[in-house]
Amino acid sequence: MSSGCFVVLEGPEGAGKTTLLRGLADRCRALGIGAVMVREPGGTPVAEALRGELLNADRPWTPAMELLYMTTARADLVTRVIRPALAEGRAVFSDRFDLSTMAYQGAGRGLPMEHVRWVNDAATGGLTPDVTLVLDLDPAVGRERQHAAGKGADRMEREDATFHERVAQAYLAASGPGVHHLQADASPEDVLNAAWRVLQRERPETFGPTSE
Ligand code: Z5A
Repeated sequence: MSSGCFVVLEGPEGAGKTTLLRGLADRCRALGIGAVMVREPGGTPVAEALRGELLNADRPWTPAMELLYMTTARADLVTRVIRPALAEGRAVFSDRFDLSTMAYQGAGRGLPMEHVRWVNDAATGGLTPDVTLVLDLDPAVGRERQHAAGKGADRMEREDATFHERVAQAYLAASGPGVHHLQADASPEDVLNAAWRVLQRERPETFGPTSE
């Protein structure tokens, strides 16, 4: 049995991660690829409950509490959903993962990166994505998209523009094994096709050979 493939979608708010996740789910279904879709924070009963608290604009979270609860939710999701699905040879797609914690709690909140990395490592047991697709978009454009869709009122989304600019800069600077940047100001279909080409190049045994 193959060892599965762990794909993470990242980027600032409104970049199109949820839209891309849906497109990838449809394509996997059409091609008969066994795929599991999750979102962070969330994806288990405990993590969804934590998500409700974390995004509740009435709660007075400190940065350290935010870091610990985001990664507590991640620990539950990794143990109960992601690792079992990968062990079954499935492709797992996650809307956000560890890079979000670096971007929001590290760059955004200003927590020391070594603390962010250590806590994340403890939560994941060292699990890292095989492929990370970072959707690059001007945060102002992302916010406009969200407002147009009637979103933008949760606790993180209410942070000021300088916070979201620090987050966006952290995403733009992201690099490393398996990290790919996609232009998110293209049409949803073009973003999906670009993402699929990356997946085929990185994991032809899971997503089929590229036609390039
Ligand atoms: N967070 C954290 O701080 N630390 C962590 O470790 C983790 C998370 C894991 C989760 O909120 C919050 O938690 C998030 C970071 C924090 N907060 N912020 N800000 P969420 O899951 O509710 O929100 P989000 O991740 O930011 O997702 P979103 O707002 O749903 O945006 P999206 O998924 O990237 O975009 P979308 O829903 O696919 O699209 C937004 C709109 O744009 C929608 O109307 C689409 O139809 C439209 N769209 C999508 N693609 C396109 C293109 N290509 N062109 C034009 N319009 C498009």
